[in-house]
Amino acid sequence: MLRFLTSGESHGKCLVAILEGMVAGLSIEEASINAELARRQEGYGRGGRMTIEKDQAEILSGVRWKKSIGGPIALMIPNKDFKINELPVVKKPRPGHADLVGAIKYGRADVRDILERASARETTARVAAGAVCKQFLKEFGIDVTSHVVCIGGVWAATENLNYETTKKLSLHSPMHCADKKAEKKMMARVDEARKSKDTIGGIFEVLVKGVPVGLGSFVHYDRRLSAQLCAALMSIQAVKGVEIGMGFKVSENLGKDVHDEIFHDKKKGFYRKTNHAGGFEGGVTNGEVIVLRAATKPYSTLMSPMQSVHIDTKERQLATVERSDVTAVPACGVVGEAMAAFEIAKSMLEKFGGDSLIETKRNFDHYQKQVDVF
Ligand code: EPS
Repeated sequence: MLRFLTSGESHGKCLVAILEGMVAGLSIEEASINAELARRQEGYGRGGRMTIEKDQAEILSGVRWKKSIGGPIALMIPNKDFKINELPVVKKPRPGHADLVGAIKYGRADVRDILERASARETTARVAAGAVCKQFLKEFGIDVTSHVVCIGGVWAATENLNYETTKKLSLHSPMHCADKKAEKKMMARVDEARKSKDTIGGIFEVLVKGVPVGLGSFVHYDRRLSAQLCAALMSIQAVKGVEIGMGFKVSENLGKDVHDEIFHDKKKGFYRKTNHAGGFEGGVTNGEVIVLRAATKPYSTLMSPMQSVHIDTKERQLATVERSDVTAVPACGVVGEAMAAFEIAKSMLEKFGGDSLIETKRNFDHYQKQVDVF
């Protein structure tokens, strides 16, 4: 089974990801991992930290002569801002952050012990592991992208754009947004939040193209790939809600306006003209583009801090102010890509098996032939 662990603190020595269960024979280069890490650092609204760091991964194990050898792949990203032992003690937990629950749960007298690990800096390691998964998916013609659809209530009009256009238009946008007009308004919204010493959240969409029919299963709750993907996105710091395809809107519409009619063509096989289901029926992939959406809350470090309580004296005091981001939704989208890539790679390996890329491809090709003649 494909799995990964991350380790590291926001201002610790480094972040580490260990990816276990990846096939042998996959091309893995630091440059392609670093390209993903650079994308995670982008986005209008980020704080000062992103000007300090230039995240670069070092492959520590599991790769020889630029190919995976089957063993665990360890990736290390050093923190330039390594100062964990010099930072001040934190006593006033931030509402919305893991600060207070973490201090109570782990019995820590210094909230810094909590916030250092709870920080979204950890997502650097997720993106590194996800970059390897993306590389694996590419071998099967599967591509993953993300874009921002909403910032603080400002919506992008991207419903009618196809996968390629969405990817192209959002790629070089400072907001990772495919709608130029909305992008300007989103940036203005970020500026307003910054000016009022506040923070702002939003919604990003993760799209996955080229996924075969039949990943995941309806036969048992924990085998539904749709549910696994939702859990993976929910695990990202600040994410409070996840939708697939039409999402919550399905509840407002009639069946005929929700379900995607089925067509068949000798060349294409079975296909749909709409994709309200977002690539899933019965928790199983149906071959259409997977559409996942996740909403983030406004980030919990406010420059104009909210009311809190000193954890020792129990006095009412304002929460601690740490350097942070006004928003990081574009970066969150890149993390969403990594998590989706990991879950889909895991599902591919579950279905097709194999210890080497050649073996997995052989199994995959056999299955594709079965699908083609159905
Ligand atoms: C982040 C690094 C952090 C924050 C942010 C994400 O850097 P620092 O804490 O040194 O400013 O910018 O983390 C949080 C929002 C958080 O709540 O901890 C990163 O690399 O993405």
